[in-house]
Amino acid sequence: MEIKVMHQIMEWNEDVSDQVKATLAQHQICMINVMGSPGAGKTSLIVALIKALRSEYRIGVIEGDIAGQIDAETIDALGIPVVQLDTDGACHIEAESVRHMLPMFSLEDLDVLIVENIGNLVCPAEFNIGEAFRVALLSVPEGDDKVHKYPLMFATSDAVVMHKYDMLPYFEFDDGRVEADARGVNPGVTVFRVSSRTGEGMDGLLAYLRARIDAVRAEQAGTKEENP
Ligand SMILES: Nc1nc2c(ncn2[C@@H]2O[C@H](COP(=O)(O)OP(=O)(O)O)[C@@H](O)[C@H]2O)c(=O)[nH]1
Ligand SMILES: [Mg+2]
Ligand SMILES: [Zn+2]
Repeated sequence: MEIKVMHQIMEWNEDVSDQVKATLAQHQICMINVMGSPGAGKTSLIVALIKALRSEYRIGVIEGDIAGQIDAETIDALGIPVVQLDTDGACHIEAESVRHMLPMFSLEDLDVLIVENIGNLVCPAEFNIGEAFRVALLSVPEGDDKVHKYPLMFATSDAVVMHKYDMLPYFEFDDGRVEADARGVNPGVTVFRVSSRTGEGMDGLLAYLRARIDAVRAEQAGTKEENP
């Protein structure tokens, strides 16, 4: 199928993320912002989540990329609605772009919208895009000092996934340090150890996501009743 492509609009405005939130709430859609370095395994994790959750939730995906659309093609091949955001070189996604992309989905047919942000541990963390919550990936081969070096990403995320956990025996990666650093900048954070390759740790992450998604959608339903 031909993949729809949207070009990034750079016009940061906090109101816009609230508008996106309101549109998603109207349709009871929980949007999850997935962030991490290039190669951390964002696409692989999203594919694993889709396979595990697609029988329970109607899922759509926004794929952010600086160029190309191979990740969007991967999602499209699963038969999941996907819109590609081509940022034309920009290193993060902005709410204005998401606002323009929402009408490209059939919103009444979605429960969950997963956003694969641009691979970057720095500025994606600075931009609210209207998400309900954030998941930050840090893969084992990247090194255990990354929370210390890029604190904002981990301070602003609801969950941290130590990804490619199957690689632990091959790297000097102190997962206890990563967890302690993450809690140091973000006491309420939930930390997972996951391998998309082997499935290790996936059950815990799935249980967390189900609970969060259900809570967000229940709250959206409640708000809708108050202001119909
Ligand atoms: N060992 C291992 N490799 C993984 C895992 N998840 C992804 N990869 C590999 O990491 C590379 C980058 O994955 P990708 O999902 O494209 O990362 P993205 O750039 O963050 O979207 C690919 O070669 C994947 O096969 C994992 O859990 N374990
Ligand atoms: Mg990717
Ligand atoms: Zn940026």
